[in-house]
Amino acid sequence: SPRPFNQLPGDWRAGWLNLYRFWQEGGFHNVHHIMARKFQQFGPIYRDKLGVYESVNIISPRDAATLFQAEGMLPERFSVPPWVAYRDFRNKPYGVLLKTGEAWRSDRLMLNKEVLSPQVVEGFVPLLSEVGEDFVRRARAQVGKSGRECWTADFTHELFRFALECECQGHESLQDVSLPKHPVAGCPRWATCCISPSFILRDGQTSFSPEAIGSRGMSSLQTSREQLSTVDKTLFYHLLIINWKPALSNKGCLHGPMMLGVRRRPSQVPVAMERLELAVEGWRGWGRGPLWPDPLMGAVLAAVCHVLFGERLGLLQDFVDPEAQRFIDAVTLMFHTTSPMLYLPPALLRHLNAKTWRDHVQAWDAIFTQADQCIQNVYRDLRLQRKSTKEYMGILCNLIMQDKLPLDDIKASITEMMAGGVDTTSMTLQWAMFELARSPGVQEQLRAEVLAAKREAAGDRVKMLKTIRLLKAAIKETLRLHPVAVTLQRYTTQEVILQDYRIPPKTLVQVGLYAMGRDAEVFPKPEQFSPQRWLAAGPKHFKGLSFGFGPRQCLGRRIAELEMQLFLMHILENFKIETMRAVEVGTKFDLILIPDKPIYLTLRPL
Ligand code: HEM
Ligand code: 2DC
Repeated sequence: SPRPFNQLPGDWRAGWLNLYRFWQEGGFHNVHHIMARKFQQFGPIYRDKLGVYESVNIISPRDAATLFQAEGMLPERFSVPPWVAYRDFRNKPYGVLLKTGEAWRSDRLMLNKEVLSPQVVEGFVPLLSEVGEDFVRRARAQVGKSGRECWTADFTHELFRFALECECQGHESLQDVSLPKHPVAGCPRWATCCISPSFILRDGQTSFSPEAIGSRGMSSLQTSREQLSTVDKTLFYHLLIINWKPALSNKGCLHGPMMLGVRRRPSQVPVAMERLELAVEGWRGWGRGPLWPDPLMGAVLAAVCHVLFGERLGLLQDFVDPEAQRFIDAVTLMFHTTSPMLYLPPALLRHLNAKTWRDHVQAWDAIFTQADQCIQNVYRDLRLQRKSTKEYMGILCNLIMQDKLPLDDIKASITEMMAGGVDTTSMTLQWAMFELARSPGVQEQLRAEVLAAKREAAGDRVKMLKTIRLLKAAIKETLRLHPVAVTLQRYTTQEVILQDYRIPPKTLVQVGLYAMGRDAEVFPKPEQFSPQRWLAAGPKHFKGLSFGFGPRQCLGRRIAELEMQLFLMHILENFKIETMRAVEVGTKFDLILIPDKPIYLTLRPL
């Protein structure tokens, strides 16, 4: 007969001690590695406890099947404590993400009709495709400006894995400075530079060269990511490139002395220049500035907004609109500040006056304010009958007009979808392009498939989507190696038997998605990026779980899939995707799993 719950392997007795150890070994960014290690140590099932949260962890698709098949009508997952705490603190309604029980189910069923059902989803294709086309157009413009045959976020220095991207946004102020034309971009408007990782500007100092600073020793000046985020960003817009003699190294990277000047707006004169402490490991980290992956985040935000609101936000012009950029930054900050508080109870969090909590609140505030503005705009247009009822009007409009959900609930879920649609798809796209850049053979196969589909369907995207099997497999394969969610979780509602252990009702069971994707027993040669494995014969039962399973699976799944398929289709039709060097990029847990360093990609027109 099955073994009792108490005999499960694992260190689950000392929750707070575990949390302390976890924190000590930098666990907040390594949840996925720690889990993979525990599966090695304890086998395919183990019990764990962090803080007050106990869980049973499983890795095999068979166990996942058992878990999900017993999940019932109202499945519940681990509800992220800081997200709950924020809503309770600000008295905001929950959307489907955090609702439970019947309240969740009725909202979810209404939303499914407008967001997931096959009939509606087909209508998203032109909207999402348009964003992809714009992205291509924009990338081509960047290629033109570069004066080279491609668009890259390169400029990385061999020694420094992180580059500082310094953008000169103050176009007008550029005019009254004698600025040589940007040596690479050939355009003073798009001045992009890379400077050595650390330097300090002292008050009164107006220019410097990175070498001079280099001789003072780089590492001693490095500051932490947290410190950097407090630096007044506006100051950086006044860092001007005044001289740069780049030299192309044999690897195609740019090196060369660069002189930077600093101009201060009169109003900012008193700001102490000491505050300009930069270190590359962190300054704007990555994911900011006009380069990758921000255009990607801008594009996916534009895409999700297009289907939610039926409108384009002017996001994909020359650079990402500051409003949109603020939203994007807020979502990234929200995720980033969630992980350190993940295993603390909500009640405790609200009484915590820690910086992380304050930042978290600020991030959600920005998300809600921005989403509310988008919602209000649509609502106003609808009242003023400015919306034409002919074309597809967007998910929000349809939900409002159906009048079956209270407006507050609609707003809550729309806000979640807006926030849920930025980092998730942009990171996955980034990983997908990275994998394709590293496997040119696979990339060629995909391109051949896409081009053939295009010819056959005479450019009809809906038809094309029905034939691009390998591209769909490539996205699955990307999510196998690079899942967004480190685990899937469910609270059991009845006793289930996993690996011959009795798991009682109300237990939090987690499927280690990251660990499963890299387990050689589940996926032979797991390190190989091979979309073909999804098309080969053989059982795929409960192996492709990247969007979760069942009635509680990802609400944005179809939007995300379509968006990524269309985006990659457009990219493959137009560009060759390359990456400069064979850099190993690891994975970091920042609530969702993300690359641990910037990924430099080159788009080269075919
Ligand atoms: C839930 C993954 C994109 C909105 C989830 C879950 C996963 C997931 C694993 C939990 C499912 C479960 O517990 O079974 C992903 C991945 C994405 C993605 C891999 C893209 C690559 C999106 C997008 C949106 C979105 C674009 C919004 C349009 C949501 C919402 C939930 C959810 C609202 C909660 C649903 C509920 O509790 O009823 N997602 N997601 N996601 N996702 Fe996504
Ligand atoms: C994080 O231990 C690690 O799709 C925890 O679009 C368990 C856990 C619970 C819920 C997961 C979360 C993890 C990762 C991020 C997920 C979330 C459910 C939905 C959310 C997977 C694995 C995500 C990114 C949503 C987010 C929408 C939000 C911004 C409004």
